[in-house]
Amino acid sequence: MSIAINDFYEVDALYSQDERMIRDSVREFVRSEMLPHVGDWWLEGVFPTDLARRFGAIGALGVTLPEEYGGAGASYSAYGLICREIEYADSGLRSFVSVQSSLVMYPIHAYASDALKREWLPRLASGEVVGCFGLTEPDAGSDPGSMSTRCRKVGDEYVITGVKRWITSGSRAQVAIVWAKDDDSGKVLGFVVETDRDGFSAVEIKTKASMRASVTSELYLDEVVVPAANRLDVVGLKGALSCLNQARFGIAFGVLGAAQACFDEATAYVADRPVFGQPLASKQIVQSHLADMLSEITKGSLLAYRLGRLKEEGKDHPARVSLAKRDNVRSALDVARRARDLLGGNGITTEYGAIRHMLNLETVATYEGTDTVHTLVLGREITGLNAF
Ligand code: TGC
Ligand code: FAD
Repeated sequence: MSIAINDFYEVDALYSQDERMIRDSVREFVRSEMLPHVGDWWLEGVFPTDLARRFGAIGALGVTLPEEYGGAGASYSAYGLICREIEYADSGLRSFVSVQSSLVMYPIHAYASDALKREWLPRLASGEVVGCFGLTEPDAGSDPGSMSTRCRKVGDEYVITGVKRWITSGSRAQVAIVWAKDDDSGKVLGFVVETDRDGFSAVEIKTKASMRASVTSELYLDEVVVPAANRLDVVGLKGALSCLNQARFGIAFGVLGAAQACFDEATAYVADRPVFGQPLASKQIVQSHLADMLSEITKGSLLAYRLGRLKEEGKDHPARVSLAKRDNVRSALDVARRARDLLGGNGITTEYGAIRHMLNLETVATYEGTDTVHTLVLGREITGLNAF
C-alpha cells in the first residue's frame, strides 16, 4: 500500500465532492496563473490591479454567501480550502481574499441594511469593487478597545475622525469598514465608509519586508460624514471581533498552503542536490527535517478539517479558532524556516518560494491576533483569569 505524501492521512476524502471541486478549480487557477509570477510581484512590491476581478471570476470572493449576493452558498470548509490553495502561492494574495470575504463582505452581510447589501456585495464578489477593514491604529493593535478613532451623531449622519494603520488593500479600496468609538456612549461602532467621501485619504506603506505582494496602508479620516444608515447594526467591540473570527478561520487553513509549498519545494530540492557525493535527501538529518515538516502539515490539516466542521455546526467558539490560528501559523513558520535552511544559499533568493513564504508568515503570526494574544485567549479559557 502506498501513501500519498501530500495527503498523508487522507484528509481529502473527508471533504465533500463539491468542496473538492471548488478547491480543484482554484488550485488550477493559482498554479497556472499566479505561481509563475508571484515571486516577481513580491520582489517588485506590487499586487496587480487586475487580480481582484480575476479572483472574482473564479468565485474565490465571498464564497460562503448566498448566490443572491454573488456568493456560492458554499461551506466554510470550502472557503478554508480556497484560502489554502491561494496561500500555496503567497500569503499576501490570500490576505486580499481574507479581507474581502471575511472582513468586508461578512460584516456587510451580517450587520448592514438590505440596501447596503444589494449595493456592495455583488460588486465585492465580482472583484469590481475592493474593500478594506480599518480596526488597528498606530497605538492600538492587540488592544483594539483602546482605539482613538471617534464618531459622533449629528442629525441623520455620523462624523468620523481618526487614523487607522496597517490596513490591507487600504489604498485600493472603494469601500472601508471602519470601527470608531461613539462620543456619547463610549461604545465601538462600525460603519460602511465610501472612500471617495470628503476627508478620507489613504497612503500605502512601502517599507515592508514581508507581504510585499499585498497592499498595506494607513487610513486618515478627517471629519468624514456618513449617513446614519451606513452604521452597522452591532454595538461594542464584539462586532469587529466577530469578523476576526471569520478571517482567523481562513488563516488556519491558508497557512497550510504556504507550508505545503515549502515542503514540496524542499523535497524536490533535496532529491536532486548532491552533497558529499550523494543526494541531500539521503542524509539522516535531512530526512528528520522532512519527517517533522510532514507531521506539522498533517496535524494542521486535521485540525483545520475539524475546525471547519465545528464551524458549520455553529461551534466555532473564538478560543477554538485561536488555537487553530496560533498552532497552524507556528507549524507553517517552522516548515518554512526548515525549507529555507535545506535550500542553503538558494534558499535566500526569491527564485525559490521558501524565504518569501517565511517572511510573509512573520506577518501572519502578527496580524489577526499575535501569537501572544492567542496564547492569552487560550490561557483565559483554561483558567478563567484574564492575563492581558
Ligand atoms: P473582550 O472583553 O475579550 O471581548 C469584547 C467582546 O467581544 C466578544 N469577543 C468576540 N466575539 C467574536 N469573536 C471573537 N473572536 C471574540 N473575542 C471576544 C466578547 O465575548 C465580548 O462580548 P460582550 O458581549 O461581552 O461585549 O475584549 P478585550 O478588549 O479584552 O480584547 C480581547 C482580545 C485581546 C482577545 C481582542 O481584542 C483581540 O483579539 N485582539 C487582537 C486584535 C486583532 O486581532 N486585530 C486584527 C486586526 S484585522 C487584521 O489583522 C487583518 S489582517 C489581514 C488578513 O486577515 O489577511
Ligand atoms: P502590538 O499590539 O503593539 O504588539 C507588540 C507586541 O506586544 C507583540 O509581540 C504582542 O504579542 C505583544 N503583546 C500585546 N499585548 C500583550 C500582552 N497583554 N502581554 C504580553 N505581550 C503582549 N489591521 C486591521 O485592522 N486591518 C487590516 O487589514 C490589517 N492588515 C494588516 C496587514 C499587515 C501586513 C500587518 C503587519 C498588520 C495588519 N493589521 C491589520 C494590523 C494587525 O492586526 C496588528 O499589527 C496586530 O493586531 C498587532 O498589533 P500591533 O502591530 O499594534 O502590535
